[in-house]
Amino acid sequence: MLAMSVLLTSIAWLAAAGGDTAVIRVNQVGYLPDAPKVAVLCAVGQSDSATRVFVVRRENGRTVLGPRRASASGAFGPCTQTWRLDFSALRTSGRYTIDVDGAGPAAIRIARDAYAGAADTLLYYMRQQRSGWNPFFRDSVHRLDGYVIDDTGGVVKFQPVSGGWADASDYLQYVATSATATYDMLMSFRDHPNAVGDAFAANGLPGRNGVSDVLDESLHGIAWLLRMFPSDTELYNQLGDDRDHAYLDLPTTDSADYGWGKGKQRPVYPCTGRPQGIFQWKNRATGVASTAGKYASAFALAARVLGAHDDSLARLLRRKAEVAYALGRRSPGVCQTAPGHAPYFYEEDNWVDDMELAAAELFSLTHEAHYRREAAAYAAKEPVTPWMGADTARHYQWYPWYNAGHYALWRIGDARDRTTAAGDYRRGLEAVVGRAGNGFRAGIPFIWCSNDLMVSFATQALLYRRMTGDARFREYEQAAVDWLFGTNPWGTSMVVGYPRGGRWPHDPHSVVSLQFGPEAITGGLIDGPVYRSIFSNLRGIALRHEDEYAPFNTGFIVYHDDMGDYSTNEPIMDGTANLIYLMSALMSPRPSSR
Ligand SMILES: [Ca+2]
Ligand SMILES: [Ca+2]
Repeated sequence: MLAMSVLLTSIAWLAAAGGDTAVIRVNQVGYLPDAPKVAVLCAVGQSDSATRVFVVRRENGRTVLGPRRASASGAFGPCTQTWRLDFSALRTSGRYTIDVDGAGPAAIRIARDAYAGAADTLLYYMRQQRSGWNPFFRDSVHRLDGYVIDDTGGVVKFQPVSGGWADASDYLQYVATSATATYDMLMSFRDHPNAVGDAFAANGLPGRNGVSDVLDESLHGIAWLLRMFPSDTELYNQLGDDRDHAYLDLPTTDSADYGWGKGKQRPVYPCTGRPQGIFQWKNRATGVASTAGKYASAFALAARVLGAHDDSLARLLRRKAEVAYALGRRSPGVCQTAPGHAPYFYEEDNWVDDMELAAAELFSLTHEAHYRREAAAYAAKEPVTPWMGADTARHYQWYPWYNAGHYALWRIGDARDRTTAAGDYRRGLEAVVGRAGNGFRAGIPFIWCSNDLMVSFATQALLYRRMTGDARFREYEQAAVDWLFGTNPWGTSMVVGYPRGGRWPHDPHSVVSLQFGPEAITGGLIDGPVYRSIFSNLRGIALRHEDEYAPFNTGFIVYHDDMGDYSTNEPIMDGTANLIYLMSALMSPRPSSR
């Protein structure tokens, strides 16, 4: 009923769109009793900044909070004026409605377990994205991967690397995003082992196997990373390239042709330390450390998590972690993804963050003192992830989106390391908050994959709060979570199929969704809104139907629930995995001491 009334409110508003009116935006998943609780009133087509008064009522109509003043919080995007409706004082679990003169009511829920099941739901998308044997299709996909290629695209040899996850709705696969996703999920299991249930087996089919489903999914990632790093001298980085984009096929019938026949082998790109791209475009690769560090971090944490449970695998992972880290030491610099026929690639420009995380995890695993010193030295080279506070950045330029290395260093460091790590996180958060004076408290740059930045900002704020007990960013952390679940100008959750019955993307850029319905990709976090200029300048974007969000796409950022918009409405694997950590942490705030 909650969701239904949200939907009806929105529909009623949309019918009136065009006139002067306002809408209330809320977190459709719900609010934690002790967390900040804010809904946002967004006015479109008028510019008054009058004080508004809101009231919160129980379902039986009894007023439990208010009338309270909501003060104007300025214009943002399509909202000519916003007001923050702060009902944090209400701490009793239950279902309520909030309304304000001229808008609402909107349904809200307060519950201690508001986020229960969220991480499990996100894992549906991860399983659906599996390459190799795929539990959604109950069939193998891309089983012939792949051919290792040289700088000119010539075949060096066949290498069995089937497995892992498709990166998004195309089927390219990258170690940068896959190793990061694997690390995020391992971290989720380490810190919050009970946040996810056990309803699926290792192969992703329904059925308990005595292992948390988030660990099952992490180990699916680890298995692929081991195939992509088969010997001490072969460090692979990418599987497939944008020749994939020639067809809109299901993964089971992918007819992409890389020159070896439709649906045959896909190219495997090694990290070479040199610029790559076999057609007209080249990346700006300078070394291997960005990828080597990510391999080492995931392997080291997996070795530690598995520990005595799987001694032989843990020993192999430890050795692989040490070798990958040594490769990164020997060849500092970035190993970027390779462009194909289009100029787009993941333009990662930092690698010290990756080596910092690797060194810190290797110290946790081995207790060899040099790793801790090296982690601290890397941390000093990039204290703040550079997109924080910036207005823009290149595609995946500063990746991973937040530096988990600082948290890893804080866990193992001495008092000075801990103070430094917390201070580095604080400065990054301050830089984002400095741009977040708007009604939605949004301070991230709206570049491609803005939702990834939103998730990472919230994650860094949560970790900072955990590290220091300092709650000064709590309102902004919660605003980022709320944004992802509906407190945004469009009033939509950014996760497909979640919450059930809520407003969420029904026409995502996905051929699986197109053929099987959007529920087939339940749990996928979409890219999220982008600057209008980005949407206008990307190649090949054309909306397929009338924009139901047109009244809200009048500002500096746009979002379209439209299959044709791959810039804002395409689910992303690595962002989904990042969100798994955040949701696990919000479900069980006290981290495990392991
Ligand atoms: Ca399981
Ligand atoms: Ca990096």
